[in-house]
Amino acid sequence: MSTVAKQPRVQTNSPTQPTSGADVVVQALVNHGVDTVFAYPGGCSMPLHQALTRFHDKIRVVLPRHEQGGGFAAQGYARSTGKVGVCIATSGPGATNLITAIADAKLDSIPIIALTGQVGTPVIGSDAFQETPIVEVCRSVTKHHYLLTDPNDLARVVREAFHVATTGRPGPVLIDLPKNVQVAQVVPDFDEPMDLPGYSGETPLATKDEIKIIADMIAEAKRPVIYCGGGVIASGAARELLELVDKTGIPVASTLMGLSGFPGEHPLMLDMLGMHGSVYANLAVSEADLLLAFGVRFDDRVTGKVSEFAKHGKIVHVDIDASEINKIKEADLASVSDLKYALSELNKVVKAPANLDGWVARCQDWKKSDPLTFDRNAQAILPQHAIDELWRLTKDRDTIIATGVGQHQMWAAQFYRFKDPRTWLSSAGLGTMGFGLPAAMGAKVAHPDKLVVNIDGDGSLQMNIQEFGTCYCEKIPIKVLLLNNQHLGMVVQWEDRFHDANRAHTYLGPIDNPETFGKGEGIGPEQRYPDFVTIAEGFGWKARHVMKKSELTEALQEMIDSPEPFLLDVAVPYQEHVLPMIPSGATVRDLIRE
Ligand SMILES: Cc1ncc(C[n+]2csc(CCOP(=O)(O)OP(=O)(O)O)c2C)c(N)n1
Ligand SMILES: [Mg+2]
Repeated sequence: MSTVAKQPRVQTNSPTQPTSGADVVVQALVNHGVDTVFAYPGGCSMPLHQALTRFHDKIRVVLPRHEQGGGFAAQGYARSTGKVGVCIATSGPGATNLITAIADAKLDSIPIIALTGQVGTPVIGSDAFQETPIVEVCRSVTKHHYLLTDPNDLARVVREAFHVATTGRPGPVLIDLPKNVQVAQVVPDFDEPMDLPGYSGETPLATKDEIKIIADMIAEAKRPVIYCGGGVIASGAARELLELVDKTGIPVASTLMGLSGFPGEHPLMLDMLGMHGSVYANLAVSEADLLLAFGVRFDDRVTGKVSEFAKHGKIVHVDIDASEINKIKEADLASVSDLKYALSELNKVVKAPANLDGWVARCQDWKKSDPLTFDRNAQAILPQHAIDELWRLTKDRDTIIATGVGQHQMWAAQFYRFKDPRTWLSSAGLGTMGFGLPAAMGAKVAHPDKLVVNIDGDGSLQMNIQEFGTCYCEKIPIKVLLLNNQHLGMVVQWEDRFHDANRAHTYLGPIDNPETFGKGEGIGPEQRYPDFVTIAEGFGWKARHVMKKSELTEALQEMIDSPEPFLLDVAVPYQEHVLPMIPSGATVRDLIRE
């Protein structure tokens, strides 16, 4: 049993002739089924790039325009496939440009492997040109890391890296490769056993006793709720979760990471919980007498005030990572297990609680009386409306959605209803602006036949906008639905709510515009900045701007139908707030509805 889609088995094709260290690395990638790498070259990674040209029929090399873009593209590839995403950068600035994408993968448990060039071993530690001690820098944001000094270790280390990245709780692994190691001549042994003392990589499995106790707790529950997260996606447990819900009739609340793990249109779906979750998900969790926490980590954006979170209920916590158990919230029953296994075993014995009708009806009433909603009659194009329209137009086709970070991300989570796992790509734990465009790019490379749309904000898009060039030149026709409010909207919302609307560097236009200080009359067409359509066109994209609500649907359709990369720049008001909202560290009783 594996927690992510299995990598193909290592083939044994160890040559007897010496070959360069770089060739060994690339052959090892091929052996592990890698078909794409996102790689930006430089002096200390040139041998790797030279080797990649010798394997061009087996591995596609996508050249991002910034290493951070390459890192997030590797994540988009990994998140949308379950396979390892691979990114490569040179030493020094190339390597440091990867850090954010690595840290992001760590927090969201995404299996990526980052290969970095390093200065030659004789000069390591001498402040050589383009030297950074990247393993030291990344120590706490990787699952594992190597500074490889002996070329004879290359084949084994790459094998270990795949093992560590994909087993247990997935995560990022860094391999730092000094240039002299890349050019050294070695006879590789691709079958050399791994050497990972202290790491078994074995998949922990729930015990029979634990499964029985969980089944008993479910049978006795009167107000149970499932709180599910990224573990459902990582372990491939979506089908088992659906079966459990169909068998027991228990309502489901999802984290941001868990979206797409349970059908958005299922009658028992209570949608997202937490800070910008639905009223009904938060009320249900708050009133629950049993919280079934599956593949989650009780993040503060979910719990708010921890002592008040789900305080009327018993807690069952199933997670593959033992260190998450009792970390934030003590569990009445904890099981360290692969979630897919635990749920499939549970499904064999579980019985529906005696009578849930009243509880489910209560949840449905909350849903009816306090739905996720917006002003459908607004004159302007509301961002929620644009997402709702995109969902309506794409729900019957294979679609993958990526996002930036901010209000648009929360609205995408609230209003796009996902049906299949791995179709929702969003930076949850780290909340990294700039994630969306490159992540969509990586997903599209892995799924050329699917529609891949990045729902982005104007701030976030500018953080990795250079990847327009990659998409055009590498023929990766993704779509960008830009919800352009001319502001760092999410921060504006906090200014409005908690700082008397005092604007503090959250307007993205010229500083002599009164909007800079929140004193404007709104932003007219002539004041909009920058001109995203011209920028996109400059990169070779198709692009269109819409301001009128009456033109939105037709423009969205044009974007969807376009065979080319396409930017739809939609003017949306910045006055809109993401609601509901539970302020940081507060409880459902403090929930803001309007
Ligand atoms: C790299 C990074 N820097 C800063 C932040 C803090 N931050 C969170 S949301 C946000 C505003 C995002 O603006 P935009 O992308 O336009 O999205 P909007 O909220 O307007 O929809 C900021 C600055 C962040 N999350 N990531
Ligand atoms: Mg914005």
